[in-house]
Amino acid sequence: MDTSTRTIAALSTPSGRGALAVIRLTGDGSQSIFASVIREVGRFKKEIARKIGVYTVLSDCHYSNYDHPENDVFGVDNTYNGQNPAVFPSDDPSSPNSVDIGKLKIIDEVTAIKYDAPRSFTGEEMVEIFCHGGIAVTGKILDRLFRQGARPAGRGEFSRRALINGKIGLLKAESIAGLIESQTEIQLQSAQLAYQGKQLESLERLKRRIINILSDIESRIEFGEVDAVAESKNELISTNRINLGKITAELEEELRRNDRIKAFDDGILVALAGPANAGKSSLFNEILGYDRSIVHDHPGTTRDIVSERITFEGVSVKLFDSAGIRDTADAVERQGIERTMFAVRSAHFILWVTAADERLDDVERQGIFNVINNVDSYTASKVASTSSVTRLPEPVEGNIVDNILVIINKVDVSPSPEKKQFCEDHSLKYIETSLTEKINTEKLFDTIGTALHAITEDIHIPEIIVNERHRDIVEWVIKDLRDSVDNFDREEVSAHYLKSALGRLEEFCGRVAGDEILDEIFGKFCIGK
Ligand SMILES: Nc1nc2c(ncn2[C@@H]2O[C@H](COP(=O)(O)OP(=O)(O)OP(=O)(O)O)[C@@H](O)[C@H]2O)c(=O)[nH]1
Ligand SMILES: [Mg+2]
Repeated sequence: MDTSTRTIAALSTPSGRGALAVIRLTGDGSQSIFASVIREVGRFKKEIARKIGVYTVLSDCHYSNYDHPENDVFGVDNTYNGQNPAVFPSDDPSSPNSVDIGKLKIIDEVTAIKYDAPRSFTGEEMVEIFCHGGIAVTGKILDRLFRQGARPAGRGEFSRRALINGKIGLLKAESIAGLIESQTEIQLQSAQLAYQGKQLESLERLKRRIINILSDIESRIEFGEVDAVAESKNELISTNRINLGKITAELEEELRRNDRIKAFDDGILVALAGPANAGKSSLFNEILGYDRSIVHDHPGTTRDIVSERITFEGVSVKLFDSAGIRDTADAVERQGIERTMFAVRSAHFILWVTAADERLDDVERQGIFNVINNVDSYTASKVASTSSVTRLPEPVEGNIVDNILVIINKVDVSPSPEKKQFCEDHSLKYIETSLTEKINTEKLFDTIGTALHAITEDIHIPEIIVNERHRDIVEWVIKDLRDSVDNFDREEVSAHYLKSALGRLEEFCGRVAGDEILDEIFGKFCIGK
């Protein structure tokens, strides 16, 4: 990547239609380049930094200082590789730089803020332009800036310059990328922890703990073995072993937490399941607020899995409607039921819809038991190579099963003491509703919302691992710590592995990041960031 301070420009908001868009210019000469495309040159020149002003971007180059570098009002050399960009024209009509700007076409009326180095996001001279959104307008303005000497910014180049100029640390830069890319509140929470500096604090604490152990080992190397202190030496070795073991266990827990939250990348997966004709599709449509699935009194209407991503009371959810579970000779419907079972196994939460006017048969009974067990075995499998923390719960008496909500629907037609009793006997949360008569529907929505919030709160966000880069480094650190413990009787070797772990943690924070590493990290950012 070109690491010069040449002015770069890019659209910092998403490309496409929008009320507003932001274009950023950074680098030496960005103010003079912006001035060369607007009408109100004099005003912009006099405007104080960080104050917003309204300007008119014109369609043509209305001056250039190629022939008059002495007119550079900033008094700096704005030449880049022998090429000279535009600088402020003179306000004086007799100046060689003055033009009849009344004849030029207007591209857009914009507001803009200028920043003087080093008081800007990148630490460089900058201009932020707020123009009207839309591909044509932003494209034209950018084109004007490029023709006046700016070059298109590469991925993450603004953040990279901020990093190089000491405005932000690598973890902060990554957390900004994380904030922008977050699609669910779990991802957002994770990025926020890093953004607020919690990640860095945890890493610093971790480093201090390793340094303590290292300095202990190193002092033993230096002073050699003295018989008189052999006993206390053994004690120290065992304390160090215990402490390194604790650190390793904590880092392994971080990996598990990272595994778990990855299972929520699409949001909380909620499946509507239950017998045919119970009202699953009716509820699906009710939640979405429009008729997405076909609702019909013919049992077996839904065959394919229908899914939609929604935000339910602020929680990101992927909601599935599915085929009703029942014994059927219809081959197509049977395929649908297989798909339902798959969706149920993958889901984090099941809305089991059942009709009050139908008996509770064995197929349904078994279906509910399968849900309780399958869901947890799925969750467990996500907690890779798990420890004792994993549980494969049975519906224990008195212990409310919280991965399923039974919705006893159609209570307008008949009550259902049998199904109520079944839920109570198996500690299942249930609610009686009529979707057509709107009985208890509000309470149903509240109950679903509470359950989703409870799932979100139950998820432990990793403090250190936010992205794959971090995960990779943590795996290597764990390996180093293990190797260090395995070599406790050879102090130099043991110390070597601890130093290696510390080096990796420095790399984690970006303190020893070379160009190649930065290229890789910022290459994942988007343009304009
Ligand atoms: N009386 C009454 N009818 C309802 C209620 N909820 C849904 N229905 C009706 O029950 C029938 C089946 O509803 P659906 O939503 O298609 O049921 P489903 O569970 O998706 O059915 P399948 O896709 O066949 O498994 C439709 O005629 C609905 O209008 C209710 O609360 N009371
Ligand atoms: Mg249906």
